[in-house]
Amino acid sequence: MKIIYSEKHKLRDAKTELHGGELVKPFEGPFRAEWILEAVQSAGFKDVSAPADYNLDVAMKVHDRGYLEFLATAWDRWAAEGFAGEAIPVTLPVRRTQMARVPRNIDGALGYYANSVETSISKGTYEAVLSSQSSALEGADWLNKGNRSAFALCRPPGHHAGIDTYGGYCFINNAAVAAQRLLHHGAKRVAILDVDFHHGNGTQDITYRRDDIFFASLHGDPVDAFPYFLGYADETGEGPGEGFNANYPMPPGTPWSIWSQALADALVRIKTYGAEAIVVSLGVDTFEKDPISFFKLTSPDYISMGAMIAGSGVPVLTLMEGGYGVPEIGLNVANFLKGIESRG
Ligand code: Q9C
Ligand code: ZN
Repeated sequence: MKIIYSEKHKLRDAKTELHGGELVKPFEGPFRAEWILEAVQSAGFKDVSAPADYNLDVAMKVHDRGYLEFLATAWDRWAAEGFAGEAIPVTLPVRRTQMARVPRNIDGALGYYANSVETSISKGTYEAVLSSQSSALEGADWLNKGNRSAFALCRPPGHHAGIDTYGGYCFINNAAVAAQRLLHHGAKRVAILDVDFHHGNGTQDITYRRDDIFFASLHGDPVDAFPYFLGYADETGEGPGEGFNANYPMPPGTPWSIWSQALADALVRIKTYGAEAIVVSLGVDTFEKDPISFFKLTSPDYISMGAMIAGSGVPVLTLMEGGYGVPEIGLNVANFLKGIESRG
């Protein structure tokens, strides 16, 4: 399997995350991609290459232009204010507030575009974000050439980035960008299958009113888990997108035996839809030892997961999303890829 990895992910190295009322070392750091790359190579996946530098043409089709301009300039604008810390907003547009006007002040703009405020914007973040979307696009183009699988080791992740919002460690929605690229090169229908522990609220935001992307997400029930405000089972799509959104919220302690039934159902839906490619948002934060999540998957379960998805017979582009804290994140990703190859 082709593995796509950019060293430039290291430029996303924020010093702070707002967690439990403290500014802590972020859960999402460069060590994650390093552990994953190491484990994937040790497992025998040796075809590793860096992506070409892609521009924002595809991202422009799934994100708001003003939002992308904000991402490109946010750190420099913040630094110009002379603040000591990294960029975190303090004022958010909520119920009955003005949504149409973007504040000129950077502090206001951060609040306008944030969907969650744990995620600091730091020097170098934007360059890493561009490299992450380049990896996703390179993977999509690998499938566009007729190949049946690829793994883009994207970092930072993307599935919490909405049309015009960042948060949950995500800035550009790599899965949506990849799906858009697959559609542009001839696919009529693409599925995004989000198996990260957290609901893919950003991906759902982008795909909710569309009939050319089916979105399925398996995740911690939003009554209990981040991102809290989206991910319920009754969110089924809107307008032309009605019927093309499937959420599988699950409770604390969910093991593979239950989780895998939701996956089986999602795969039936994706096959029935007629997807010509599946973009997998792979988070391994469903692991039993993940520090911020509450499912109980074990390392061998990721082999089964990959095999079930590959068993659909549809080409699979896997993109890295979450998975934190423990070295097993590498093994779990490698196991998933082994599962994909077992049937692919
Ligand atoms: N401070 C992804 O897995 N907050 N994002 C959790 C810990 C945000 C997860 C609470 C979690 C974001 C891509
Ligand atoms: Zn996650």
